[in-house]
Amino acid sequence: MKRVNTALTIAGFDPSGGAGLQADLKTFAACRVAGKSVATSITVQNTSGVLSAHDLPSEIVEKQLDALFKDGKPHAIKTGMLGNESIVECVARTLRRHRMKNLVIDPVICSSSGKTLLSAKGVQVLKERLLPIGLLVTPNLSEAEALSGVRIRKASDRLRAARALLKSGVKNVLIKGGHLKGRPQDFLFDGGDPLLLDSNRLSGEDVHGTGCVLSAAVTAGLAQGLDLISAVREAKNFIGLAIGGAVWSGKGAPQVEPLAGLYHGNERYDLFERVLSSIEILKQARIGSLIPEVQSNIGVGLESAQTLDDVIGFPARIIKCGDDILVPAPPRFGGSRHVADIVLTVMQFDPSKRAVMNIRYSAVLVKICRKLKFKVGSFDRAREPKRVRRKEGSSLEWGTAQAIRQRGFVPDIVFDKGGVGKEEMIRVIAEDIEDLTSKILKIHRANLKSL
Ligand code: PXL
Repeated sequence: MKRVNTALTIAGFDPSGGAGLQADLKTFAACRVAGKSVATSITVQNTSGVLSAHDLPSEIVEKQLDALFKDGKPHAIKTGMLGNESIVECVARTLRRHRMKNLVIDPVICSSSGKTLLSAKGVQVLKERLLPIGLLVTPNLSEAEALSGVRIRKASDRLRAARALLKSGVKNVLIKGGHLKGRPQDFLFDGGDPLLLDSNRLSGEDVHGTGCVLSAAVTAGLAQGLDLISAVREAKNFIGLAIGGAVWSGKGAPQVEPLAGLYHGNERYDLFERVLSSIEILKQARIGSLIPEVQSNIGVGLESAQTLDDVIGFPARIIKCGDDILVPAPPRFGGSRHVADIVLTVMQFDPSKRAVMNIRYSAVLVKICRKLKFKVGSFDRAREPKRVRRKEGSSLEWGTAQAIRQRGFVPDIVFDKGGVGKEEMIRVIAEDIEDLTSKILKIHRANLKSL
C-alpha cells in the first residue's frame, strides 16, 4: 500500500458536477493526491446556472474539519464557495488553530450566472480573517475588484489591485486574466516583480468550473511539495488541458474536464498499440506493390488533434522491399509531417476521419478504388497558387482541401497526378487505423486479382 499526500477542499456542492467539490476532487485525483472535501453549502444548479444555495450550519462545517484534522493535517488546503460570514469565520479559526501554511483561497463571490455565493459580510470577514493566513488568493477580475476596491479596466490596474490585496496579509496574489479582452494573461504578484503568465485563448465560450479547477490544481501541486511558482505553472498547464477537453453534458454551459490530461495519455497509448497491430497486419499482407518511390507513411490523429504532435506516424516511413514492406523505426507522435498535415486538414472538415496513408498512384489503382465504391476526389498541382507553393509543407494541405471542397465531403481517396519533381500519389482516408487498414487490404487484394 502506498502512502499519498492529501489535499483538502472546503467548498460548495455542485449537483451538475462541473464546479465546487466535485471538480476539486476530480482535479486532486488527476494530480495523484488523496482528495478530502468539506461541504459548506448545497447549491441547487444544473449546467444552465445556480437556482439557489443552502449553506450548512457552521457547526457542521467545523465538525467535518475537526474529524479530518484528527486524521492528520492535510498537506495543502483550498477554499472555494464559503457561503456566509459564520462559515468563513469558522474556517479561518480552524485553519489558524492548525497553523495551516499551504492555504489557497479561491474567493468565490458570485456564480457566472450571477447568483451570490458569499454574503457581503462574508466578503468582509474573508478579507479580515482568511486572507491574512493565505499563501495564495486567486481572484478573477471582478473578485479582485470587490476585494481590493480597485477598478480594473486595463492590464496595468492589476498591479494596484494586487498591492491592495497583499496589504491584507496574503502572501501571493494570482489575478486571472480570462475575462479581459485579448490574450488571457494571469498576473502573479508577491510584492516583488510581477510574473505574467500567458496562455492561448482555448475556448470562445465561458467554460464552467475553470476557477475551481485552477485553484485545486495549485493546491494539489503544493500538497506534492512544489514551490508556489511551480505549482501555479503546473496548474496553468493542467487547466489548459481541462479547458481543451471541456464537455457539454446538458442544455447550458460546457464544463471543464479535469480528467482530460489522463484521457489524453490513455488515448495516445491506445493509439500507439493499435498502429503497431495494424502495421503487423499490413506486413503479413505483403503490400509492397502499393508503396510509391518516395515510400509510404501512415498518420492517425488523436480525437482532438490540433498539431503535428497529436498525429502518430512513422519517422522513417514505410519502405518497399520487393513485395514486402519494412518499418525501420517504430511509430511516434509527431513522427510524420506530410501525411500528418493531410490528417489535420481532413479533420478540419470532418473530425471523425482521422487516418491517412499515401500509396502509389496508377490509373489502374484509381479504377480499383472506384470499383470498390470508394468515393474519389483529386486535385491538380498545376493549379496550386504560387504563395502556397513557396510555403514548404502547405501544398498537400491545399490539395487535400481543394479535393474535399470540390466533392463537398471528405472522400475515401484523394489523388493527384504529380508535378515538376513531385511524384503522383493516392491518399487513402479513413475513420481510424482499423478502417484504414481494411481499406488498404481491399485495394491490395483487388490489385493482386487484376494482375
Ligand atoms: O465557479 C464558482 C463556483 C464555485 N463553487 C460552486 C459553484 C460555483 C459556481 O457556480 O456552484 C459550488
